[in-house]
Amino acid sequence: MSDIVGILERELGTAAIVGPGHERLDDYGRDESPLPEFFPPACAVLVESTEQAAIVLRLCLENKIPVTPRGAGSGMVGGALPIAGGVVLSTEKMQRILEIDPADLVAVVQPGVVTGVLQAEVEAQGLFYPPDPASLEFCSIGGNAATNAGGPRAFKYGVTREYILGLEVALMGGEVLRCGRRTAKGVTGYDLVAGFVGTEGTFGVITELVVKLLPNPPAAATVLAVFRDVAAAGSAITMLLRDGLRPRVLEIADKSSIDHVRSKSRYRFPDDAGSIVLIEVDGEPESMELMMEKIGLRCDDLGALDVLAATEPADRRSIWEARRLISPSLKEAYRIKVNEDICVPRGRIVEMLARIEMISAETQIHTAVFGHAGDGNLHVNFLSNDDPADPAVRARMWAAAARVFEHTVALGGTLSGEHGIGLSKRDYVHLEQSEQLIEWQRKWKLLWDPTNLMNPGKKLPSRSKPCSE
Ligand code: 2HG
Ligand code: ZN
Repeated sequence: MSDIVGILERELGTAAIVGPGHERLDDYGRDESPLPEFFPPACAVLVESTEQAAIVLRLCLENKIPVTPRGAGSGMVGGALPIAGGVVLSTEKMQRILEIDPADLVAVVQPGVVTGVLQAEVEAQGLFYPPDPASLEFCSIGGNAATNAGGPRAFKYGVTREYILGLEVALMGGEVLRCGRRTAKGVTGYDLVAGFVGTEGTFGVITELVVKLLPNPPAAATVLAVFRDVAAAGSAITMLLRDGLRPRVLEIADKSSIDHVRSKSRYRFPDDAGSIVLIEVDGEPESMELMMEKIGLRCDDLGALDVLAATEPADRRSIWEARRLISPSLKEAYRIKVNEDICVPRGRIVEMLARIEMISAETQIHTAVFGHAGDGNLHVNFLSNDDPADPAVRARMWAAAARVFEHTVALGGTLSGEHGIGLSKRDYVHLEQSEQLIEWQRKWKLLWDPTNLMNPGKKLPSRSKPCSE
C-alpha cells in the first residue's frame, strides 16, 4: 500500500489528518454498532470543504486506497467502519448552515451540521425540520441522509429522504456532482437525489444538502397511555391506526425498556406500566385538544390502565428525554446489545410482537422491544452480560436475530426500517431480496464507483459466501 498518509499530509497539511500514533485514530475504527471487531484505518481525514473532500477522493483513487465516509459515527450497523482499511473521510468539521430561507422553505447545509442544531435554528425562525432520529443531539444531517434516518415523527412526516431536495456529492476520483433542486416540485431528469439517499456512503460522499422545511406547528402535546403488557399496547396501536387517527408520533416501549430508564429519568413512569404507548399530536391548539381527547378516550376503551397528557414543554421534554435514554441505558446495562430495527406491515405488529416474545422464550435471551410501532418499525434488542469476546455467545445472539429477520420477512416486512444494513446485516439481505435484485443493485453501485473503493463490503452481501458474525 502506498504511503497514503504522507501523500494526504503533503497535499492537505497535517492538521486535517488523524494519522498513526494520534490518540483519536482508534475512534474512527468504531461506531455505535454491536460489532465486536475494531477496524483501524490508515488515517482519518477531517475535511473542511468540498474541495478537500474531492482532493482526498482523487488521491485515493490514484493510489487505489479504499475510502469510508463518516458523519458523526452514530450509526448502528457498522456502515462507517473502515473494514478494508484505507482512509476514513469524515465530514464532522463541515458544520455550517449556509442558508435558511423562510420564503422558499429550504435550508442549505453542510453535512456535519448536527441534526438537533439544525432543528433549533430553523425553529427559531418559525420553521420545522421534522426528521428526529433518537441520536439527534449528536448525529449529523449528512449521516442522516446517507442512512435515510427515521425517528418517531416519521409516523406523520416521513423519513429523511422526503426532506432532501438537493445534494452535492463528491465521487471516487474527485468528481463533484450537484443534483436535485430547491423547488417544492420538480421532475426533470432521473431522481438521483432519492437514489443517493440511503446508500450508506457506498456511492460517494455528501458534501452539501438542500433540505425541505415546513412551517412549525403552532402547538404540540404528548399523551402517554399505560398498558398491562406489550401485547395490549400493540393491539391498541393497531386499533388506533384502524380508526384512522394520525398523531405525529405513535411509539411503543415494553416493560424491560421502561424499567431500564426508570431510575434515571426525570419523568416518573407509572409503577404498573407493563408497556407504554407514546403518542404526540400537533397542530392548532383547538384541533389538537380535540384529538388528544379522542385518543385518550379511545385508549381507555382499549384497556389502558392509565392515560396521562403532557402539554407543558418541561413535562414533554422529560418524557422525550426518558424515551431517548432507552437505547443508551440498555447499552450501559449490558455487555452485548444486538439491536435490530425490523419493520413489518402495520397490520402485522401484534403478530410480530408475539413472535419476538416466542423467540426470546425459546432462545432464553433477554430482549427489550421499543420503537416506532405506528410505522411497524420495532427495535428488537437482544441483551446479554456474557463475555462479548466469546464467539459462541455472539453466534447465539445473532442466531436469535436471524430468527427475528426470518419471521419479519415471512410477515411481509423488511430487515431495517431506519438504521440501515451496513456491515452487520448485509449477509441477511438474501432473506428478503432475490439474487437477481441484489445483482441489479451491485451494478448500480459500480456505476457510481467502478473501482469499488467507496465503502466496499457494505449494504449488499458479497458475491462469495456470507461472512459470519
Ligand atoms: C431509537 O429509536 C434508536 O431510540 C435506537 O433508533 C434504537 O438502540 C436501538 O435499538
Ligand atoms: Zn429508532
